[in-house]
Amino acid sequence: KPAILSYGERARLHKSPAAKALLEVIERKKSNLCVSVDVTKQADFLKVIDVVGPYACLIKTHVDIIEDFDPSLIKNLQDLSVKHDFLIFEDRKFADIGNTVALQYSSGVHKIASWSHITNAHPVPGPSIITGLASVGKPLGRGLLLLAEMSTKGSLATGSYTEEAVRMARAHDDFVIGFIAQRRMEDVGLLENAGESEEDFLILTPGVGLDSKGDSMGQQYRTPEQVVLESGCDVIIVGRGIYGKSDNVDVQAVQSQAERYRTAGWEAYQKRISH
Ligand code: 6AU
Repeated sequence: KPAILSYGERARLHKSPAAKALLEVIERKKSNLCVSVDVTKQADFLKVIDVVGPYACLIKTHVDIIEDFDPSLIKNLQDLSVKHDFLIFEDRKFADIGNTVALQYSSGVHKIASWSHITNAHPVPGPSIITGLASVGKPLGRGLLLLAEMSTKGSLATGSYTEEAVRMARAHDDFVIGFIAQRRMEDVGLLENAGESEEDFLILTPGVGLDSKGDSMGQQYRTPEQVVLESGCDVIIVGRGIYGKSDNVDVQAVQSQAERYRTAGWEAYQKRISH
């Protein structure tokens, strides 16, 4: 089995500007924590990000849930990304034909491609979703994650669907930088030439919680140790485990949870590379 490279070594080898930048931030901040900020008011959104920013390599947004959205929010988000040194991932989960996703990515109220370093897409339409998004994002140096698996109970993204997602990514590795998945794709034997090729897909994993096994709507949680050490994932995505109840942001609590998840994720990684 080949030695597991550090994030820093992978950053030096990576061809994609978005993947390289993410791996560099992870190494620099010693954080493989992506915080998912799923709150609905601008003020709460910015408050949570300002508190968790120092502990995160990546902030994940659902910009379409912000009720009082206006373009100043994007400027403020970008200022925080510079202040705290993190990248931005708009979790848009594109799922339409190439022409439509190109418009959804570039245009509308949110103009996602202009500010989000990373976004994601469902592979369900086939490879044309990648070429559609790449026509907008590649010239800007953006990166795409394909949803190869999901964290929810009863997910249909399994078996041959997951395998096809990996094939699509390999055929478009000039724009696809990795997967939303629950484990490394090599571990399920899907990368026929794993170890021979230079490909290096990042695995970003949601469904992470230290105090809960799930919610009442099908979400399932595993611990950072299970995700990073046992399943070999690269980045833990944590939402409610950190910001708690969105209608009442307790800054002290949010900060200590961010610190706790960042430490747990990094310790799991250190164990993983020392094995
Ligand atoms: O930690 P939570 O459960 O509060 O939030 C998890 C976040 C949510 C979901 O939209 C997202 O992660 N997510 C995704 C992503 C990132 O694409 C895929 C998935 O399978 N499960 C999942 O929860 O913002």
